[in-house]
Parts: sequence; structure tokens; C-alpha cells
Amino acid sequence: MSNSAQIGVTGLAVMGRNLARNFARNGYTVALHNRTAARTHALVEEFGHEGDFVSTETAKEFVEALERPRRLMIMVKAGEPTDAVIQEFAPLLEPGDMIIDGGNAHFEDTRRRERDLRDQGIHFVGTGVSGGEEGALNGPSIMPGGSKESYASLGPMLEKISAKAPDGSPCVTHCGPDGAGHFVKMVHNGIEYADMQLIGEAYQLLRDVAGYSPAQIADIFRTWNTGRLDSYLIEITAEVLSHVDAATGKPFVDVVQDRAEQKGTGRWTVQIALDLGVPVSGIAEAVFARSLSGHADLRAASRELAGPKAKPLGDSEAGAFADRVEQALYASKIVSYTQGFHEISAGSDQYDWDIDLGAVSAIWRGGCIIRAAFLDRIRAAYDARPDLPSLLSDETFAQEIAAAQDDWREVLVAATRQGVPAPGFSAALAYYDALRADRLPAALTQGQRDFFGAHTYRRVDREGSFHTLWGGDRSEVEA
Ligand code: NBP
Repeated sequence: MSNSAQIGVTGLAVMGRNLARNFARNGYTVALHNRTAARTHALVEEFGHEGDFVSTETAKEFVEALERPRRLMIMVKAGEPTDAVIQEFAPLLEPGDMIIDGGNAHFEDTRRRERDLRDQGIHFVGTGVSGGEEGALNGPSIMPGGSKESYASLGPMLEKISAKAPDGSPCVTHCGPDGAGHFVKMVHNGIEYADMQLIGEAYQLLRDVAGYSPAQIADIFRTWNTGRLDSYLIEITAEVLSHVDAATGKPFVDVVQDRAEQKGTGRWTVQIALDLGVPVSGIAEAVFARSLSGHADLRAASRELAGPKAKPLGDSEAGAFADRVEQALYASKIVSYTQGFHEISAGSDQYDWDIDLGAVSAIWRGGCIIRAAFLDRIRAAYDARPDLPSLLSDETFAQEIAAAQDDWREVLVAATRQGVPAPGFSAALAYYDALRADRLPAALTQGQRDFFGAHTYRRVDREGSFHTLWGGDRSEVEA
């Protein structure tokens, strides 16, 4: 049937296929297209009964199946495939039509594509989608960018298929123009890396310092999941840790190679933070920890280096240590979200996006990988004070960190003494201490820079830039 589909999805691998089903299950007529037609046929054969699908094979058929203005969603591999698909479809579209890219695109690519298509009158809507395969089907967290007009047309549909937060509100918000949605999704993934790293460090400390087994640690995580750490990642960590390998009878976590992989969004978060001058040390440590884990040869060559081997605590001390680890994990988590939101705020300023940080934390409460009760608290902090300079300036978070910090420091002392790496916990504490320091060694850095490169410095007691004649009589001149 021509012109009947409210939305079309091209790219029907795991994500596209499930999003298409999600739209159909919510009552929309969905046009289907995939480079290899077999995927389209398979979807209709297996799930055709779930709703109204219009199966198409050519680009022309696909475009003709869509009602005007057309909403065409691309769910292909990010990068060149996205450009190839845009080039294929854009010539067939008309002013007012929308191309929605739900892939994990780099926001700079989204900005370029939006600019190029704007001349043609086509709205390009770079959209972050989080929640993996399961979220795509049952309700993801959705982070659309693009024009306000496109959101007016598309927003209600996205709200319908999105996850719902515990208070029932849809986990979707118009993040801002052009690349804002993909930027927010990028930082979401960076925070996800940091969350996973911190959980990993907590696990290793509970195992090597407290001496607990994976099954016991799973129970500890289950308990934590009933408190302030309540989150999807803590919940699945308990599942993974309690899983036993059927082939060997060993804990699953002990039969998996300890080399973490990554697809790139965490790395982008750090690269962009470097460009923006935003310290996201927690996310950076998470990316580096994954990289380090993958250097098998370097690790093998270094295994005999001197250092303590962890000696597990006795039963009497292990419980108290686990409580301290919970405090350290929670405090470090506050810091990594502080850093992530700082990056979003800096990106918003840099690109004029006007991103509402409270709304972003609200749409991460459901559907996505970092969904957590904690995000309600972040939203409340931004609701109370939309111009909050940093999450650490929120009174409640500041009080919680104040209460956690002795334990946080103790955990790092134990980790250091016992030779257990905790780069995420440690970077978070260093960031916290640096922020609250009266004086930083940056003054010395400026002195060194002035010494070797005449880079000048500013004084604490007078306006202006100064240079010391280091090679001469060391007098000071105004620069
Ligand atoms: P993939 O990233 O594995 O991509 C496979 C799809 O891309 C297939 O439909 C394939 O068509 C199509 N494709 C490729 Br590859 N090159 C193409 C080209 N030159 N022209 C047209 N189509 C092309 O699929 P996915 O895992 O479903 O992810 C889709 C997007 O969603 C990606 O951008 C991904 O980063 C993003 N994402 C994924 C997740 C997740 O959890 N997997 C979560 C959030 C976002 P074919 O069938 O003909 O080969």
C-alpha cells in the first residue's frame, strides 16, 4: 500500500529489527527495508503478526511506502554505511521529510549530515538509542537531536515506543539541535564505561582484599541493589557473578578471558573532553583500563614485577570492608556523573545546544544501560537549581560524599597496600581533592612553563600577565 507507513526503518539487524517491531507493536504502520532483502523477509515471516508492516525491496518502493512528511529511520552500522544510505535515499526525498539516524554516530558526523541535508530542506535527526537489543524492542531511552519541527512530528512516536521511567514519564527528550542527541548518547556511553569500571574495581577489592567468592560477591551486589546503588548494572553484575560455567563447574567470571573490548563511544567521550578541556578522568581511566587489559603481551612480560600480593582479610573484617567499598563505589559514581554532566554542559555551550541537564538525567532513568534510582536524585538536583555549577555543588550529594570520604580513603589505602589496582576509585578521589584544594601545583606548572618557554603567568595579587627573566637577573616584566 502506497504512502501508508508512518515510519520506515532501513537496516534490519538486531537493533533496527527490534525498533521496527516496537513501532508496529505500538500501532504504527512500519515500512521495512534492508540492503539484503533476506533480512526484511525474515522479519515479516517471523514477526509479521505483531503489527502492520510494509515490506519493500528497493529504495524507491521504501520511500513511496511512507506518508508525508516522511519519517525514515536508518539503523545501519555507523560510519560509511550511514553516508551510503543517506546518499541512496536523500535524492528520493522532499522538503520537510525526516531522516532519523538511530545508529551510534559521532556527533560531528551528525552535524555535517544535518548541515548538508538542511540545504535540501530535509530534517536530519541524529538520535541516540540506548538499551541494546532488548531496549529497542521493549522500550529504549531515546536521545533525539535535530530541529524542533522534526521533534514536533516525530516526538510523540518516540515517546510511545520509549521506555517509561518509574514515574511513568517517557524516556525521551529533544536534546537540542543537530548533533546534540548523539553527543548526549556518547557521554551516556562514557558514563556507562565509568560505571562498569567502578563496579569492576569493587568486585576485585571484595574478591582479593575481602576474600569473598564470586557467589558471595553476587549476594553483596544484590543487597546493594536494594539501596542507593539500585541500578541495572548492579543487578546484572550479581547475575553474571552468580553464574556457574556448565562445562567446568567454575564461576563463569573465572573462565572468561580478562580482556575487555570496546566499540569506541567511550573513547570518543574522552577525546572530545580533551578538546573541550573538561576533566573526565573517571571515564578516561575506564577506557584506559579496558585498553590495558587487552595488552596481553605487556601484561605477561610484567607479571613478575615486584609488589605485594593481596592477602584476604579474615571473616571478622571482611564485612566492614565491604561496607567501605560500597561507600567508595557510591562516592566515585557521584564523581563520574559529575564529570559526565560537566562534559554535556561544555558541549552544549560550545555548540549552542541549550541542553537541559535535568531532562537528560530524567530520560536515563529507564530503558538504558545506566538506568538507576540515582538518576532521580540528579534530576532533583537540577530541578532545584538548573544552573548548578556541578553535581558536587548539590547539597545532598556533597553531604553524601562527606559521609563516604573516610571509607573511600581507607579503601584506597587498602588497595594500594595490597597492590590491587583501583584507577577509577583513585581518579575520582583525586578529582574531588583537587577541586577542594586551596592551592594546586598548577602555580608551579606555570612557573616551569614561563621558565622554558616564556609562556607568562598571572599573579595572585595583581591583574595582568607577567614573565620572569629567568636567564637574566630574574626580575619580573609585565608581558
Ligand atoms: P550493525 O551495526 O551490525 O549493522 C548491520 C546493518 O547495517 C545491516 O542491516 C546491514 O545490512 C547494514 N549495512 C552495512 Br553493515 N553496510 C551497509 C551499507 N553500505 N548500506 C546499507 N546497509 C548497510 O547493526 P546493529 O547492531 O543492529 O546496530 C545498528 C546501529 O545501532 C549501529 O549504528 C549501532 O552502533 C547502533 N546501536 C547498537 C546497539 C546495540 O546494542 N547493538 C545499541 C545502540 C545503538 P545487511 O543486512 O545488508 O548487511
